[in-house]
Amino acid sequence: MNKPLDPRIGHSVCPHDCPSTCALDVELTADGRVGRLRGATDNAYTAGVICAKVARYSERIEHARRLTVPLIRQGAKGSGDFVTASWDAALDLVAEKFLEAEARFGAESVWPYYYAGTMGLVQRDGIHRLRHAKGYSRQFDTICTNAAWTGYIAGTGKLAGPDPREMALADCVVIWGTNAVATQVNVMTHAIRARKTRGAKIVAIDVYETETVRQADMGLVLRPGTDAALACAVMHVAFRDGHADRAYLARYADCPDDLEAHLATRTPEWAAAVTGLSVAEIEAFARLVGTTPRTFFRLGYGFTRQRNGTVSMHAAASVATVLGSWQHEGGGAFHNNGAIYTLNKMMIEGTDIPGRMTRNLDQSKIGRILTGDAEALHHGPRVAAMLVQNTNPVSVAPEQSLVREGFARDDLFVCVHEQFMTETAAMADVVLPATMFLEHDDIYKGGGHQYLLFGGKLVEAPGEARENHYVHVELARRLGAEHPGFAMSPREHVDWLLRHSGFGTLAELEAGRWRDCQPAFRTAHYLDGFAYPDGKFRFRPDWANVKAPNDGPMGPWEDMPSLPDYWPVIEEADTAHPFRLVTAPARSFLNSTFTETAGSVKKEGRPEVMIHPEDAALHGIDDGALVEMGNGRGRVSLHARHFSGLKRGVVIAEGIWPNGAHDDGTGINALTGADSIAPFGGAAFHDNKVWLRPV
Ligand SMILES: Nc1nc2c(c(=O)[nH]1)N[C@H]1C(S)=C(S)[C@@H](COP(=O)(O)OP(=O)(O)OC[C@H]3O[C@@H](n4cnc5c(=O)[nH]c(N)nc54)[C@H](O)[C@@H]3O)O[C@H]1N2
Ligand SMILES: Nc1nc2c(c(=O)[nH]1)N[C@H]1C(S)=C(S)[C@@H](COP(=O)(O)OP(=O)(O)OC[C@H]3O[C@@H](n4cnc5c(=O)[nH]c(N)nc54)[C@H](O)[C@@H]3O)O[C@H]1N2
Ligand code: SF4
Ligand SMILES: [Mo]
Repeated sequence: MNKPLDPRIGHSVCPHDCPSTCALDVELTADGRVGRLRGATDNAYTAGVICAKVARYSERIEHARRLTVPLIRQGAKGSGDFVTASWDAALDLVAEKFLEAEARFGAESVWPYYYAGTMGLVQRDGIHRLRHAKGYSRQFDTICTNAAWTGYIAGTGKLAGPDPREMALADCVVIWGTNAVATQVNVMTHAIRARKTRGAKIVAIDVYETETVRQADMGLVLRPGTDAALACAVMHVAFRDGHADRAYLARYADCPDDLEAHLATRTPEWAAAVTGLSVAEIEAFARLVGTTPRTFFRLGYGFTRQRNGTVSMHAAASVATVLGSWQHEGGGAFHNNGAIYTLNKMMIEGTDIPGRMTRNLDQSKIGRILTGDAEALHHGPRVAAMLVQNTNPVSVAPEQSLVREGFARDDLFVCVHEQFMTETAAMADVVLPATMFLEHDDIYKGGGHQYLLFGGKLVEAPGEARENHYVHVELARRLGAEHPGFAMSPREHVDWLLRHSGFGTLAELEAGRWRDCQPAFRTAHYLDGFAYPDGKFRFRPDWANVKAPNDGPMGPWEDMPSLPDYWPVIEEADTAHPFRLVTAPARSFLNSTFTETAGSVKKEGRPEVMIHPEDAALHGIDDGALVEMGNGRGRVSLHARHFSGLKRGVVIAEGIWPNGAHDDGTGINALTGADSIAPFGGAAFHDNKVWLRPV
């Protein structure tokens, strides 16, 4: 039992889109307000640590610019000219417009658009119940996880791995393509524990010297999109030097001999030319992991946001198989634990509703969709009406110029339910004020750990802010959408979900705060076989069928290499675009969230692009100078910062700043593309060729 000893401490869970899903202790003041937030010390993964931006959450929850009343647009689209309205009037208008769109163009012309601004299962995913009950268009979620998950599953057959807490029991932790210090600080807690108690080595692999690279014992800074070459060379050395576990491979892998033959030419010299690393760096890394049985590969998302990202993820996971790392406590390759929670989400999502398999519109292609691209629309009706929750596409989606053009359409009706007047909300016809996580009930599951957690309502919402579930229920009533889930409260939903998933009841979860869902050691380490019928890890995946997309594989999937390899489909630099741009996360923002809080903005400063001093000299770009950066998709203006912790020809822009924070009002996603990463979609946010010039 974890009942609070101090009645002024409430229990909750961080709802943000972060693999750490921290268990929180929340200071509550006598007048019902929120004080400091801390990581729960008795949660084995959170272990008392949370990031700085959430620790000072009172700044966000009590923000003077929070939305507190419904608004209806009065002036032109995007003019910011709104009038306040009652909830009833605002919802009546939304329902009227949705019914009108349905009558004129069919139900699929309505597109509920959502994402993971909150990761709570009831508040985030309840929008699907409304969608399915009305036969609206579906959303194919591609913006974040597809490339990474598909690459991992291609090898293991399942999205699950060794207990993440075992990082603390490793002798080597390889933090690959994730800036953990910034994006999931708890990885560092466990890695540093291993260093302190076992003398473990920490390796970080990135495309610039991040804070994570700085804290590592070995930092490998390579060219963007070349990770598979590094992985291949490490496997080449493993076979060459006798570090490949041949007995393990014979039992647990599909075609180790084919792989070994294929890797014969993937030498460290070959990989050095591709990655920009030195042969010595590659050899040293290969020796370290090859001679350290307890090597924990912590594979992140960053290196998969490349057009060859799925192939790179699969190649990186393959290293753990060649070395047999999976067999050891503190060893193996971990990416995400999504598959350990077998949850029955029927009541939340309405997956029992017949006829729900409507067209599945690609989330990342929202710009193309709203501007009438026939292929992106699946040759169906145009999108005429939208409900947007938990996401800010005008800032975060690729091909921003198209996104903005789409949202500016006069014949598109948009309702945005938000906590702040985001750049998406500013383009809406109706804006509804939303609660924050401490003001509503929900259940959360950790991607980077193994807990299910309950976060209950602790404080009252300001003004008339209401939770997502309320909007689903009230719109359903007005639209004639029927499902038993609309008659239930969020707490009843959580209880139903738990009972029908074999995880007890809400009362039990609430009393214990969380439930540890970690599978047995043998299962998590795939000691009884990988999750394919023959129990073997796939070096040679059946790419077209790794996941079963109902629309079939996408991107240039037919050209994917059959065995782990460097696949040169990235946006290479050329004479007109001499740089490769990576749009990495900012430590004090979380996607577009926290760009509204003064503390975070102060820490981040201003939109900047980091460039190697020698490249800068060559292009006449002074440190701190205002520059223009562009490609065939658009251009942005921001300030240059000289930085030598990256390869020549690579530039880094941290953070999704509001478009309005840039001098010309255009944000970084004007430069990113929405074409699909093969074979299951995804946006290659870190794979852009650009030019740069002083202004
Ligand atoms: N502070 C903060 N935390 C966040 C977020 C945030 O924006 N800010 N976003 C949240 C979300 S939605 C997610 S999905 C997670 C994502 O968290 P991560 O798994 O960390 O993934 P990314 O943020 O995409 O990028 C991580 C790192 O990958 C590097 N990278 C880019 N291309 C390559 C490459 O080709 N090879 C290698 N080796 N590295 C490369 C980038 O430079 C960056 O440092 O973080 C979450 N947490
Ligand atoms: N250039 C570039 N672009 C990127 C990325 C990148 O690395 N580089 N990363 C991409 C990735 S990985 C992701 S996941 C996307 C994420 O992009 P978004 O989906 O926009 O992510 P967030 O900023 O986390 O959340 C969006 C909004 O949800 C709102 N919100 C939070 N909780 C609630 C709630 O309970 N109810 C309602 N109604 N609203 C709520 C917040 O106020 C916030 O404005 O961005 C992508 N865009
Ligand atoms: S580390 Fe991630 S989950 Fe933990 S408090 Fe920060 S944003 Fe939330
Ligand atoms: Mo994400």
